Amino acid sequence: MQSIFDTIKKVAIKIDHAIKTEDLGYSDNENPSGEDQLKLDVKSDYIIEQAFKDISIVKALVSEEKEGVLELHDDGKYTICYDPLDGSSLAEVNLSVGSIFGIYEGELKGENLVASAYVVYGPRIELMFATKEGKPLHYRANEGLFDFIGEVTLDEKGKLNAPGGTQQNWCDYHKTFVDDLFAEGYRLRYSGGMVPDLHQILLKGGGIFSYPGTSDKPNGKLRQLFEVIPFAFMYEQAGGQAINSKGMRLMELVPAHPHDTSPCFFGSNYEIGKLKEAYGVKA
Ligand code: AHM
Ligand code: MG
Repeated sequence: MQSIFDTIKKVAIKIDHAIKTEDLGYSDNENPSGEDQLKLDVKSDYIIEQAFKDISIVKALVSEEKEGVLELHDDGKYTICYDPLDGSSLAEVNLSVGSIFGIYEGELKGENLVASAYVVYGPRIELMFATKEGKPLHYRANEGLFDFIGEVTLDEKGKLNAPGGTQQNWCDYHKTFVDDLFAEGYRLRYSGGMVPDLHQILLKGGGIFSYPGTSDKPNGKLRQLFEVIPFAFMYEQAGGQAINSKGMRLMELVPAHPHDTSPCFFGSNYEIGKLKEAYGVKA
């Protein structure tokens, strides 16, 4: 696992350099979710693939930007499912973006995730890494190396509300839930990049990030293997919760296809409790 973690640190520095120096335009291709790929999506994917291809414990790679599974080492133990540059369209307007990594052992499903990591490319490069052994570990880049900042724990209740999805397409009870939080004094914090948005909630003690099922996207937008399950693990390890709209732990998801999505809610305990009430699911 250490070699995977060290490789993530190396790719973080390279991708950050690409964001700062390369063409921000679109490529001529679409990803498997039907979204136009930016040249930076393709480049970040390439950087990650090149970096992991010589790491013998990596059995296979699955990328949000590629169809199918890239087999690497038959004797490898782990499959890494990753979103090379999440929120990449925000780079053009100079907002923060991120990379997300889920490290799975065995079949690709929530309960087989053994570690997760994400990188935030913002004014500085930050990295969060979580294993089953304890709280997420927070690092910050300093001249190409990473300093350990500390362990991250969510408070029981936070102050931030990050409601994703197109509001026009929310169902009534979701709208009521979001409005009720604002009426309780919660503040809106939403950039449109799940990595910086979820990172902010984690580091500021708590709150809730939601990306519900909507009338145009009943299964939400965010992809289970690359986005939803890695962050669900991070939030649970930090002492919070992560569930779908039926109240099921996102860590219990079993994707039928690598690019399947799920409605998702990540937060501290109080806000997830409120969500369960609003959605009429068991606490
Ligand atoms: P991407 O992987 O194509 O960048 O999409 C994921 C991003 C998330 O970071 C963010 O939460 C979400 O898309 C926002 O999407 P939208 O603005 O379409 O609601
Ligand atoms: Mg993404």
